[in-house]
Amino acid sequence: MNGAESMLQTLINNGVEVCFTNPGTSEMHMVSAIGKIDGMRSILALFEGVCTGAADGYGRMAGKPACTLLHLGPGLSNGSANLHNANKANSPVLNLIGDHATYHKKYDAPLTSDIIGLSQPVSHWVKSSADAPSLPADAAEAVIAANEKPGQIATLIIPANCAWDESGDPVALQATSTAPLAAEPAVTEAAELLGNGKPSLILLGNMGLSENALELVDRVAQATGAKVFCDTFVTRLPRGEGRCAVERLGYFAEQADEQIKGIEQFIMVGTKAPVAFFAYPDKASEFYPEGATLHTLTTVKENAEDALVRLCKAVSAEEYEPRRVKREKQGAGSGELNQFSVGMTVAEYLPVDAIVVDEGATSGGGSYAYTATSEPHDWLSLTGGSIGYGLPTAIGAAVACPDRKVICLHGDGGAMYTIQSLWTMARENLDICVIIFANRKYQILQVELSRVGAQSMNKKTLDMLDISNPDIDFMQLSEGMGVPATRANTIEDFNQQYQDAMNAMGPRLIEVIL
Ligand SMILES: Cc1ncc(C[n+]2csc(CCOP(=O)(O)OP(=O)(O)O)c2C)c(N)n1
Repeated sequence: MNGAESMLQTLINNGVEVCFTNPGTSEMHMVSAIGKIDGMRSILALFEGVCTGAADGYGRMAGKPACTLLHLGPGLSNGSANLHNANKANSPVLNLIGDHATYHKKYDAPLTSDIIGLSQPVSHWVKSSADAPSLPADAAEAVIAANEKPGQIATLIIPANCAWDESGDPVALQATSTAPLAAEPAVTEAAELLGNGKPSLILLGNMGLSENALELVDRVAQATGAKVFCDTFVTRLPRGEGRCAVERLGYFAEQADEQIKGIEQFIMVGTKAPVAFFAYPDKASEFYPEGATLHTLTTVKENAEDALVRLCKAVSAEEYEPRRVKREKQGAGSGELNQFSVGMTVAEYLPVDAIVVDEGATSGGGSYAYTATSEPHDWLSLTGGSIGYGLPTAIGAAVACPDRKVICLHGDGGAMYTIQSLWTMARENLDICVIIFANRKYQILQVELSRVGAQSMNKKTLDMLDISNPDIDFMQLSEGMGVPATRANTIEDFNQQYQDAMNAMGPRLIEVIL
């Protein structure tokens, strides 16, 4: 076996079975190995940001890494924005980056760059293989690194001669690590805080947002009177019928201030103390008041469910029944076509076990609100603030969960960052319904412009936040990439088109004209 083949077999042995790829010459032996050896599904994307965003979505839903196959430094750099988002989502991702042969690097050929330097800011683990015999062991180490709970980004750089030279046997299945348990004092202190009579808030993120964790927290809340919130932007939140509801912290400080008013103690489960997304002149960065007690029950990496079981016991919450959401039918939207009428319809016909990938930006809130009492579903959000994650992440979610409908809510501005995703959706016939909110502007930035206290609001300034002139025709873009599309000018159009999409399999796009 050559290095590429032994590496590939090692990945397959260790449960990696999907590769989101955009290869070049330096990856040809990997491409050839994937073709030759059974067990790795290859999915071509036409831009690396689609590969990395898809790996994020796959990791969030499968709970294990897919790999990306990217072309040297430029390929990695094209994918870096969505690796940033995946990093903030704590998703498991394994990047395979081709490089020049070791002996070729000294010539500084055109594609030579500092791949290690480019990898480090978006990776927890980086290694460049030294030779072909090392490659299988390096690959096994990379999978272990990517699987470290809740998930990490591992980047393995593969010089071309390491791929084509003769290598050793593939590595068999390795044990992956489990999340460490919280120390006992973290639990006893949390119980003491919850019992001291002061107003407390439990903030949940990451592993603190599993279905079980939500039930445990709900019991604790009933026993202690603590408020419960989750991070504004979550990796994956189980919602809808049968789940315990949790309110998310508001994006703007004014919203969060209102939610947090009077709270003196913050207990974090799987997340950090809450801070503002951006700094604003004369506004505090922290969402928690000065002098508040901040206590971490579990860090992002620790086992949240285990700690919550212990906390439940410590505050005698075990006797409480979790309060589960009941399905409420609110009817389809009517009247004006806007994010709220759309949200009502999205909620009304949301299929059981749907996955909602939300990059709806200023238009996503309506769907979030109305789906609170929909059929059970998972909600994925933009964890790292780098727009253009939604379409690729929908691909990854659909690949990880082929039996579940994926609904991708997207702003028109964000959609243009990784619009090539539509082609991959069509090629792989993925069961995704993309809803584009075509407001023809960067609406959130128009809001932010005044919030940061900017002085100029003239046409020249506003033109930088406006994406009309020319209006983008998403129907044509979509059809051009093989995804059937419709346009909704009224809520009646949308109601019909969305129902049709929910009743059909395969990719669809609905352009909602706002
Ligand atoms: C990679 C990246 N570039 C730029 C931005 C700045 N930005 C934040 S929101 C936004 C526009 C979003 O527009 P759209 O998706 O249409 O949603 P809307 O605000 O109109 O609801 C931009 C450009 C960003 N967050 N990430």
